[in-house]
Amino acid sequence: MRELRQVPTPLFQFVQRAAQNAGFERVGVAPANHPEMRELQHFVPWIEAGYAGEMEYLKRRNDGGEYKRRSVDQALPWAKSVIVAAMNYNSSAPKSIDSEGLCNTDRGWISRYAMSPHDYHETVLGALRRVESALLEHLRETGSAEVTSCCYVDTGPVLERVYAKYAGIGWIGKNTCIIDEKLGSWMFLGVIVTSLDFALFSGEGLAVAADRCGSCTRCIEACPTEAIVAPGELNASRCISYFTIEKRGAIPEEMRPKIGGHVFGCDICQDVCPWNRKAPVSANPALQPDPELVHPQLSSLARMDAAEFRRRFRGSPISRSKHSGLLRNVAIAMGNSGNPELIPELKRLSESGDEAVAEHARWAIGRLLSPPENHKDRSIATNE
Ligand code: B12
Ligand code: SF4
Ligand code: SF4
Repeated sequence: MRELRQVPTPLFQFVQRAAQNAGFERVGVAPANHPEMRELQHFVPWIEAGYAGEMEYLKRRNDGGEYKRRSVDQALPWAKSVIVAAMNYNSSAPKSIDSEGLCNTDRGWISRYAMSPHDYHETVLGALRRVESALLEHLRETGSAEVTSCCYVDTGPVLERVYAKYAGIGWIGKNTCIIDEKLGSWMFLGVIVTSLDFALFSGEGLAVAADRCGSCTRCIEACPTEAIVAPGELNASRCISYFTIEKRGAIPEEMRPKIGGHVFGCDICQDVCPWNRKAPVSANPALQPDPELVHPQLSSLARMDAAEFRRRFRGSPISRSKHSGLLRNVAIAMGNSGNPELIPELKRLSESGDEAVAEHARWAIGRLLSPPENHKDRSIATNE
C-alpha cells in the first residue's frame, strides 16, 4: 500500500495496516469538513438543478433544514474525520464497448460491479467493520477517550467520492468516478466516519491526488445520453445507470433507444477511460463474476418469474431493480437489439400484469417492426 503522506502519524499507519489486512487496496483520511473541499459546495446547486431525478434519499434534510449530504457533519454533528477505503473489483470480463459486448443481438449487458453473485455492500462493509474494530481496540488499549464511529458503503449521508478525493485515494475524473493511476476506477468505496480529530491521522494536512484527466474527454464523448454535462458534473437523471437501477416505472421514450443493450447499470464512461486499460484484476473470491451474468442471454432473463428472480438475485446488487425493473430493462434491450426473433418473447412480456413491463414490451415490438433507418440511434449506444 502506498504512503499517502510524507510523515504519516502512527495512528494513520495503524489504520493502513488494518485496511491492508482487511483486503483494501487503498486507504486515506479526510476531514469531515474543510474549506478546501470545494466539491462539497457543488452539492446544493446539483440537487436544485434536478440532477438527482427521483432519488429522494439524496435530498434528505436534517432538523435544521440543511441537506444532510452537503457535508458529513450536517448529518452527524459529532463527525471530525472520515476514513475512506477502496477495494478493487475489476475482473477479466470483457468491456461493454468490446466487439463481443453490446453489439450482440440476443444478449444484454450487466455492469461490471454487479457481475458477482455477492452483494458488494456486504463484502466491503464486512471489511470496513474489521478495520473499525481494530482501530477501536487499539484506541482502548492506548487509553484514548471514548470514540464514536459509523461505517457506510453507499447508504450513509456521505459524498463518498469527495471524501475519497481528499483522503488521497484518487482524483475525481471527468466521468465523476474516483480514479487511481494504478487501479483505474474499478474501486468500491467505503467510509468510517469518526469523532477522532483529523490531525491525529495527518501530520501534513490534506492529501489530494493530482488530476490526471488532462485534455482527454473520451468519457464525455462516449456517453450515449449526454449525461456528463460538464467535466465532473453528472446529470444523474439522464444516466443509463439511473434509468436501469434507480428509476421505477416508465423510462422516457426518447431515452430508450440510447440505453442500447444495458439491462443493469452502465460502464461506458469507465470502459473508454485510458486509466482502466491496464487496471489489475481483483483476487477477492467474493468479487469474481458469475459467468451467467457476463453478457447474459436476454431471453433467459425475460423468462425469469418473480420467485426465480428472488432466488437468483438474493444478495446481489441486481435485486435493487426489482423483478419488474429488470423485465422492463430487458424489454428495452430487446427493442434495441434489431433482432426480430425476440418478438415472441416480447409478445409474452406485453401480456404481463405489470403495466410498466407490458408497455415497454409493446414499445419494443413497435421498434423491432419499424424500418431500420429509425434505429440509427442504436449505434451511439453500442459504439458500433
Ligand atoms: C446516487 C449514486 C449514483 C447515481 C448518481 C451518480 C452520480 N455521479 O452522482 C447513479 C445511479 C447514476 C450512479 C451510477 C453509478 N455509480 Co453510484 N453512487 C451513488 C451514491 C449512492 C451517491 C452519490 C451521490 O451522492 N451523488 C450526488 C453527486 C452530487 O455526488 P458525486 O458524484 O459524489 O458528486 C460530486 C461531483 O459530481 C462534483 N460535482 C457536482 N456538481 C458539480 C459541478 C461542477 C462544475 C464540478 C466541477 C463538480 C461537480 O461534486 C459533487 C459533490 O457535490 C454513491 C455512494 C455515496 N454515498 O457517495 C455511489 C457511488 C458513487 N457509485 C459508484 C458506482 C460504482 C457507480 C457506477 C459505476 C455503477 C454502474 N456501473 O452503473 C455508476 C457510475 C456512473 C457515473 N459516471 O457516476 C461508486 C463509485 C466508485 C468510484 N470509483 O468512483 C460509489 C462511490 C459507490 C461505492 N460505495 O463504491 N450512482
Ligand atoms: S454510466 Fe453510462 S450513461 Fe451514465 S454517465 Fe457514464 S456513460 Fe453516461
Ligand atoms: S476518459 Fe479521460 S476525461 Fe474521462 S475520466 Fe478517463 S481520463 Fe478523465
